[in-house]
Amino acid sequence: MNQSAPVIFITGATSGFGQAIATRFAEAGWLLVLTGRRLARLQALQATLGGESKVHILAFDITDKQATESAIKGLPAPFSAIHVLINNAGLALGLEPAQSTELTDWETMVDTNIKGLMRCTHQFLPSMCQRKQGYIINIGSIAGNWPYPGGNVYCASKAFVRQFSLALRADLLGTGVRVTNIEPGNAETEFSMVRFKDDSRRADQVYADTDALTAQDIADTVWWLVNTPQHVNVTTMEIMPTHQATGPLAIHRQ
Ligand code: NDP
Ligand code: 8X3
Repeated sequence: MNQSAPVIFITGATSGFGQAIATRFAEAGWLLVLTGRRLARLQALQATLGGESKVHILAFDITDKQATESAIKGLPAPFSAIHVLINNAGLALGLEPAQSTELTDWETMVDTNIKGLMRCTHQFLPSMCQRKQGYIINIGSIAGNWPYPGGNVYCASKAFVRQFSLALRADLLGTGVRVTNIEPGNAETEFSMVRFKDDSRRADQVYADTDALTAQDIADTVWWLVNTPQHVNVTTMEIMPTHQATGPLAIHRQ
């Protein structure tokens, strides 16, 4: 076991961006802490990416405050000193206009995308500051910059992630801890299956006849960011597929 290998902690590693980031860093010899609710997927990843000595898995629901805190507090050596935190776990639920949504869907997005991310960050900040070293990469979204119909609370949750990232930079000035908000656009993962609650027809339509971003694109971006020199801090990074752009403002005519 390589005791000196750096450690990356990835929330939401059981699919999509998180899984691709885990694979990218495992290939480079990093130690991994991987989280998510689906234990079987975490176990499969652990087996594929190097076994228990290289990959520590934590199955918990990030909306559960106590489960999150106790999972992170119990990290054993050599996984306890985290060099990079990837706040990735998140989801959108629904694409209905605000007036037609389920309140519980809104609450789940807030509990996951905002509170889950906030709690993980809060728990790692003191040790990162004490060691004067660490890198927090938040996975925001273009939805935090560009509101769209049906985006409602998802857009708002990602606006939180953006502004929280910027405010963290202000507080962490002088500590050596870096923060970046990556803001991806349309990317083909399990995201749309989750958003449309396993309606594969609607999910497939999101990616039909496009050349969407891939999870690998985001993993390569994270790898590049982490390997920039310590004196460089990329504050925000908005990435769309070439086939995506912003649209005009809407006008309703009588
Ligand atoms: P996926 O659905 O493929 O992955 C989401 C991950 O989040 C899964 O590993 C899931 O794990 C985890 N997760 C969700 N809810 C919880 C929870 N309550 N507790 C613990 N883990 C949870 O989607 P993506 O990879 O696309 O999404 C990753 C991030 O990227 C999200 O924050 C998303 O908002 C953001 N994003 C996605 C874009 C896209 O178009 N795909 C574009 C811009 C941003 P499990 O189910 O095992 O708990
Ligand atoms: C996911 C991208 O455009 O579906 O954050 O909101 S989008």
